[in-house]
Amino acid sequence: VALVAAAWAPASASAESPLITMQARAANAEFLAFAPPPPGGAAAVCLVDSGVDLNPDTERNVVYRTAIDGGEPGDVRPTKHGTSMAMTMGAPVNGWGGVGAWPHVRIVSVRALSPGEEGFPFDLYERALLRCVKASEERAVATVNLSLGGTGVTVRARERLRDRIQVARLEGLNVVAAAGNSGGDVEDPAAVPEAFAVTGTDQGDVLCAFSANGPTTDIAAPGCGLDVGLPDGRPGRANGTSDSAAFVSAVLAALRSYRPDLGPDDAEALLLSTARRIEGLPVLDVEAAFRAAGLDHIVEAGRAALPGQPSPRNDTPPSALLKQPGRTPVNARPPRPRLRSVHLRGRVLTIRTSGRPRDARVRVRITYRARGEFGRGIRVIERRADTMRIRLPRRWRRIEVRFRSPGGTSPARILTPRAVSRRTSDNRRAARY
Ligand SMILES: [Ca+2]
Repeated sequence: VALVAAAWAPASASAESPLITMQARAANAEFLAFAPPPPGGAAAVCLVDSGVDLNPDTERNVVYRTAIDGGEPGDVRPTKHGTSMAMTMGAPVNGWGGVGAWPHVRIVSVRALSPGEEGFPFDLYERALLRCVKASEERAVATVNLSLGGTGVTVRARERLRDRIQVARLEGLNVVAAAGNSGGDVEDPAAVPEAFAVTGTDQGDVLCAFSANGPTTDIAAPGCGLDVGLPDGRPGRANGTSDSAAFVSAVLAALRSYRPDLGPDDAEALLLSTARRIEGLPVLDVEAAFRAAGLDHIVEAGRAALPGQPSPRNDTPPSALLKQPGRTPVNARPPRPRLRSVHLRGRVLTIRTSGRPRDARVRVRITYRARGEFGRGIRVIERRADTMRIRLPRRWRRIEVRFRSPGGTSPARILTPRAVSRRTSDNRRAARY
């Protein structure tokens, strides 16, 4: 207790790693640790790891902890790997430990490692992925972070893993995986094409000596010489693609919290299209991604709050914090669809929408009960049409209707079986009169 109380005392110069970390500088992300909270709340990263211990740099971020083996949710690994990942993602500026990529990030911790084990058996982290999808039903989860890797996964197991990652993506989750620290080829699960594979670079954008890299690498992020807080609160340095992946997970959660209309594909595409290309390798540039997403005001507000910066109120007119008039975000969010009519006949559903922007498609996503381990299936249909006729699966539970344009996805209209039957009978009545 005394230690924690002391840690919460006002910061002394040596109590915390540099407030502007090496990784923030290298990823052009200095503003992010000081950005204002997102208006609609911060999304979570589902951290599949060795568990997370609560300490001054994690306790405010962790919203839920669970363990696949049903035991204690704390960090069972002596090196405190999961706790360290949580700190790399979200450690707040509090005079203790380190400063994370984005201190607003929420963390759902799924412990997939059992006490005394060194490795993550494949079936355990496969189940953990499912746990993350389940957690996303109750909480805003943007990203799954898999800072783990290995080789020798069987072909069959790999196919199953691909399936699981695809389902997570269809559920709206990015799945970020560390490329590996062997210096060789990208390991599994990062080698699965559907995972967002992150390798590590230093502050000069040069690949860290240990970083695995290959054709399945998606992006590079800071991975060696990182300024972090050690699990006991002392400032330290970290090396490893685990931290690179955790950093990218926090950035994706941030981007999707300030722009909740972005799906996993949109968010990854933004990171890739704005990355610096160093000898063919895309290197993360967070500020460029935020600006391309129309989030200049978040960048400016974060910069204005950087330590040692003059307060914007004193010498910058407040209007500087707002978006420039006449400038529209690259990814303008399409309006929410209007449902003109909904009609169910047998199992054929007819939906008529209005207000569709010219370049937008109507995206209908149907969730239904299904046999098998997951207990549910998902169907997505996308068409450039105002009227859609769809044959529904037998035990459907929920339908989401959105507009999707090249820039982004609108908020959804939700239809439950009850809403459909009500609207269908309303339409019938309307037709009669
Ligand atoms: Ca801290």
